[in-house]
Amino acid sequence: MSEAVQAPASQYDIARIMGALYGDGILGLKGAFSREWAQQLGEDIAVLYEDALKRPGGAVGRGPKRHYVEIHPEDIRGFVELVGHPWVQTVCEAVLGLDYKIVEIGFDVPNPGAQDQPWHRDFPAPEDTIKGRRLNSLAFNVTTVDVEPDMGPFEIAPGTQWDDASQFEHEMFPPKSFYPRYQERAEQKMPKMGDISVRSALTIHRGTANHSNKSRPVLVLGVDAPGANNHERHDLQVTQKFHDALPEQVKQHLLCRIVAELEPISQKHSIEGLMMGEA
Ligand SMILES: O=C(O)CCC(=O)C(=O)O
Repeated sequence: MSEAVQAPASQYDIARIMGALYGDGILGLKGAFSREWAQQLGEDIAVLYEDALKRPGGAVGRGPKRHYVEIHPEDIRGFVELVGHPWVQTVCEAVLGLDYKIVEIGFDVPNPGAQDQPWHRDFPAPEDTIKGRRLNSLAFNVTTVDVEPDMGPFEIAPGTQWDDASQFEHEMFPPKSFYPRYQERAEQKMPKMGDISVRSALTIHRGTANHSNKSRPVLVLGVDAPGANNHERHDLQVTQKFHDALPEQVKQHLLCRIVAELEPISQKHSIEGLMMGEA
């Protein structure tokens, strides 16, 4: 099979996608979904968050008043629309190749009172990136609320996915003396309901302090190129019934277990350096 990306060039510009992810390390698409779709996602996440908080180990702390929860694809009503969105497919094919695999779905909730996180990567850069100079994974983010400046926006330092991490703690946390480099470049993202973005999880970023009285739940979809092995940090599961009903195109891109009954996810992707005490 040809490795060429088949996406119609007229719809999304492959060179722009590649340029953005290899350049800034982040790219957004405004209005990818309707506001109603984003609102429904927010409703599903609210239920899942409440459940996860009750279950030991259901939500991992990512700093004070901040959690990450890994979920099952069938827990959200819009899963097929999300992963079947032509922009999502085009970005994945362009950057990760035709055999890309969805390995993670979850959400972050920075609540009122959440503080500035340390600047970080979500995991250490792999050999493929350090030596091979290529990106082998992507993280999509979908906000469920209109983000305002006081809600602790996500902040990113464009271009830093290529930074040498030999002086970082755990290859993820740069020393404070490096912060001026990130602060100089920092961009705060203020997406609206229906917008989607994609970034390399290696582009140095942080959640900022939420001074408002609203939480800012955001969905995370993790996608790998073959061999990236991020699935080892996650546990994507679907039931046979859900799997049977998926479009072929979605089935072929899911790296998951097919289970008789969904099992509670034991969270493997805690980021020690982000705990900063109680969540
Ligand atoms: O606040 C966000 O949107 C992202 C938070 C984050 O980077 C993390 O918890 O790893």
